[in-house]
Amino acid sequence: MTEASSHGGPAAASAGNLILASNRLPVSLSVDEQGGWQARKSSGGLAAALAGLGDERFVWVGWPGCVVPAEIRRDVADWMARSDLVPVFLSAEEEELYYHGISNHSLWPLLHYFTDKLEFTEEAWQVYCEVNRRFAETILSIAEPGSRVWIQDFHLTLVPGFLREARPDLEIGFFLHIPFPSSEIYRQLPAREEVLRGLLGADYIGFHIHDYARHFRSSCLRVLGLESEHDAVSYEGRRVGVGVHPIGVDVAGFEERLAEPKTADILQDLLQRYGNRRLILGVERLDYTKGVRLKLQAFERLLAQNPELRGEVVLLQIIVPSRLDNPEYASLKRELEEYIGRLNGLYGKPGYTPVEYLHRSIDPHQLVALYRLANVCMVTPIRDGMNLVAQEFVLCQQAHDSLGGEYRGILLLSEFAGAAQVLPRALLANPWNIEHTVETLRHALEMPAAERRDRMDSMVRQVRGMECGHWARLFLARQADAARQSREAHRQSRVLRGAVEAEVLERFRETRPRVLLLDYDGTLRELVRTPEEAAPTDEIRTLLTDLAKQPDTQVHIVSGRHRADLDAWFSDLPIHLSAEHGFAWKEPGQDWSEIHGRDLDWIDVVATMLSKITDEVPGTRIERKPAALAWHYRMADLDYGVWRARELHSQLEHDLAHLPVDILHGHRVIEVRSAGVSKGGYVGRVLDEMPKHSFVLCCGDDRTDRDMYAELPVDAVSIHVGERLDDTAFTIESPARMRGFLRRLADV
Ligand code: GDG
Repeated sequence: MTEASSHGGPAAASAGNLILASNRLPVSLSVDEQGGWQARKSSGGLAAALAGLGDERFVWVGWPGCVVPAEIRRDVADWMARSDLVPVFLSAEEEELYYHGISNHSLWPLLHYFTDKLEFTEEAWQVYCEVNRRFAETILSIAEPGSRVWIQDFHLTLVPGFLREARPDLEIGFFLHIPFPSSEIYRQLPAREEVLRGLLGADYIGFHIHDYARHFRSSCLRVLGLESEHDAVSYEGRRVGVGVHPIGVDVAGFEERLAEPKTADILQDLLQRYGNRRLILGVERLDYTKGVRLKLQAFERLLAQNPELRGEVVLLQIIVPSRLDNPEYASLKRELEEYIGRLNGLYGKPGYTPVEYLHRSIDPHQLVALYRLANVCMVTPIRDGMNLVAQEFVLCQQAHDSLGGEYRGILLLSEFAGAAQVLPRALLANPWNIEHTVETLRHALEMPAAERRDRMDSMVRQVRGMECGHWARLFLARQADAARQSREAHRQSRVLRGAVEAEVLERFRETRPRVLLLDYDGTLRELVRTPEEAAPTDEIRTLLTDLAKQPDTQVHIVSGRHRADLDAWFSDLPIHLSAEHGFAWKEPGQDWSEIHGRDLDWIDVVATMLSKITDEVPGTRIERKPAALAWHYRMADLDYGVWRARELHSQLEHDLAHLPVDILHGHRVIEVRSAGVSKGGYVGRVLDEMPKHSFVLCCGDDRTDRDMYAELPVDAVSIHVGERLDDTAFTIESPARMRGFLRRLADV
């Protein structure tokens, strides 16, 4: 057993302590057949970034990387605890389905735009959920009140949601290291909703570049119908921060290694080996996202078109072994090797191998020496979240050493790596455009020293400024800000929970008579795509019946719907109904009454205007009511619907100014109704009949419900679903939570 180095002090159990979770721990465990085990430190970019947190102590939760037999788990966990590591053990089946199945074969390809490689099974998804739940439970077992938790990457997308559910007091951040694709791609994921909801459990979600953040927000809109601002998504009454944090590299670590004598020795050997030949360097893990085949095609064409470069230019391609137990990766490796073999056969000659290929990991000193020596570092992935090789190369070019302290090389970078957005002075290429890549490669090889210096100076400044410790510190600071803002908004929104809810229940128990004024859609029942789909469930009907059975209690549904809907759904229940925004109403078991003497001549004019826009905007429809017309655009393309609805609203305001109508813009609906008819009028009449200091509860979710709130006495309890309005006492996150509260009311 070897020692794993500690990355902080002993596990801190104080408030505000930091817990980090990633799929892999920064140690790799191997277990032999006799049950003996060994741990090897594996220091990736993340470990280096976290080292940059300085004195900040943290506990790291993750998978040790192999199946650990039950008999030695205790020993392993005890040993790891000494280094503040907390293992999450996985069985062979879990490793297969959670890690290979969903992480590597669903999320990895889809988020990198490789939709044809997406594999998804329900069985694997269930295991992904279970393993994410186990990560969350492990975190919960060590979390203190107010602990900060930082979850890393696509393996753990559900963990924030599980944590939020169990412990709303935790400060939770999530960082995605790989791309987040356009919503058109993302929505192919069978578990698209669950993954978004899982992520939205966080207070703060970070991405490498703005494009990924933008795609995430548009997926929240397209998949979950959630509105957002550029830096936050509103979800269940919370504000989830969204930020852009391009990760950097361990600047000090690379610079130190570069200055070590061992590196200088390797550099001398390499200089002897390559002499005056120019070196194009490629370093990537074996993966289809990395674009190595396209790179080889470009290099082949360079040699084909420029015979003078044969013998002069070498492509040194390092491919770090990865996921080889998977046939797809094994076949990619074979394909690349065959390509290289053919290319070398075509252009090689004694003493010259055009493509030198290493399929192995290389020593860190060797790597920095190669970065220093290379004339071109060719980083041309098809998609890459960031790509650290590009940054490492830039950094290692700037040494003052036996090579004269001059830059020798330049970076050729794919537009499709996140790095392209932080290193715009690199030579950028679209790897699919082979001809242009070849031209860019020539430009790289022939670049005048002054241009190289100018570009590299600028890139070095950029890479130094993005140092990874700074990245980690800044992310955690923003996470703390987002959590603080979210808590503050939550406090101000006065969410109905715990002691406050108990107080309301107590008042209900003690006060008579009682009147409950309940909006329906979006308040008692979740909003759905078409109004017909929103029929009440048995749960809702039983709930309303049980509420109405309470002594001295009136239950009113106060809805904008057509009376026919309310009749069909509720006329057999012992409750009062108000339809069409207060235009019609009925008591239990009675007939409908309605407001008389209204001028309704405008209806035909408005119907013509609405049918024109309904023809123009697919998916929209008109709902006709006796004294109102509603134009619903919930089923239309969301952006287009919002745009056309705004236009329609101002057109109606203008064209109907002289008519006796009110125009209301509700939740994806524009409604034109007879002036002065509102839910408020109905509520006012009901309350006039009630004695002073009755218990009045009023619940809504929409702007049209504000007419009700305006009529309430000061001691009424008003609850709004969603974000707080100034005119209600409380908010609640969702119709489901509203039903939960009303059920407790029915059971007092
Ligand atoms: C994910 C995202 C994002 C590679 N071979 C050797 C070696 N390496 C080191 C490199 C570099 C790292 O591995 C590779 O980092 P990348 O960024 O290229 O890619 P992923 O591992 O796929 O990482 C990626 C990253 O997360 C960070 O957020 O940039 O887009 O896919 O540091 O130097 N190091 C040594 N020998 C090798 O053979 N010593």
